[in-house]
Amino acid sequence: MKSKTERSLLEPRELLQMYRDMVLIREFEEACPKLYSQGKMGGFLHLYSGQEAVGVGAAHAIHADDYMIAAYREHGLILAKGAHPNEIMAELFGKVTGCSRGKGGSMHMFDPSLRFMGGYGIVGGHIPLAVGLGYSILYRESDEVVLCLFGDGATNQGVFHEAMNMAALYRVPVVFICENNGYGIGTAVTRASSMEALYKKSCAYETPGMKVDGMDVLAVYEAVRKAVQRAREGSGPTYIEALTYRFRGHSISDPGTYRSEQEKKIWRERDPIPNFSAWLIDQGHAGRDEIERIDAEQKKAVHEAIRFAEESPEPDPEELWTDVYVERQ
Ligand SMILES: Cc1ncc(C[n+]2csc(CCOP(=O)(O)OP(=O)(O)O)c2C)c(N)n1
Ligand SMILES: [Mg+2]
Repeated sequence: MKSKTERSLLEPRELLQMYRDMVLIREFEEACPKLYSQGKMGGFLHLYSGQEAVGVGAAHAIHADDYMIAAYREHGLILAKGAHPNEIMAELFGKVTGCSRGKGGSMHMFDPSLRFMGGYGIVGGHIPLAVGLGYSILYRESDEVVLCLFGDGATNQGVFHEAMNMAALYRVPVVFICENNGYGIGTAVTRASSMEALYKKSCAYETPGMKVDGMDVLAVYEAVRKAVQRAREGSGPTYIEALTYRFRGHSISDPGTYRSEQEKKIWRERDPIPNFSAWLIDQGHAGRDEIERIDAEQKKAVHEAIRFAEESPEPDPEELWTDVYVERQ
């Protein structure tokens, strides 16, 4: 937790934008199960509800031309990076107006114009891609950075360790963010990882590792901001473990019975959204009416996204043959 003094360094406008972004993600994600059960979406669906403070805190700590790359629980992350909810909902509906033209779906959101580089279904598979992006930044002598987000389960994969080694060796400007939500599908961290303190896993690569409260948007923002600054200065990667919780099952087909009601209740009380709105009001950054106005606006934006997705056309069958291979330019 940051002290109140450090927290107040952010302008009220930015604080309210953080709140707005978290509410949009929650409204968006919570609209999905019903639409999925109505058959409007196909394939997998992994929701981000509960983890909003991580994505939003991190996204606010970078610039528009910095990169973000993620696993399959990424609707919230691409929204935090600035995607329009219409395009994200249309992608879930498999419509041509989606960010991946309806061919990616839930796990493969992509928008290079936003520097959101996916959306990957192989656990840990995108971590080396983040190192590649970081290497390209060094090669171009640019001062951009990469945020690479993955789950706790990914830190048990060999590829995580190979990537961390190369990242440290080449001092790439990458901030690795582990969203530790306590589980990889139904397996608790303690049953899958030899160490519970996942933030220590980078010590073998002499990369600074730290943990942060992933239910506190400002704590995440502050940790990522410092790591980004370090990366831009050429001091190399940082690894952050954000402790968080997913309020829903692993995917839409998971009732999540392996978690006790007591555990869920404890984390529900730590919900990043009402806790942040209470803090905003308490600090005089917003009135209750303003919070309610934002909540209503974001609900409306999600309704509009659903309407847009419903009314958008399916991709043409010919589209099956496009984007299969990329021609060398
Ligand atoms: C290489 C690989 N192994 C197994 C799977 C199956 N699988 C899909 S999600 C998942 C759990 C990953 O958990 P975590 O990294 O903690 O992410 P979370 O779902 O909690 O966000 C597994 C094992 C996969 N997709 N890829
Ligand atoms: Mg997990």
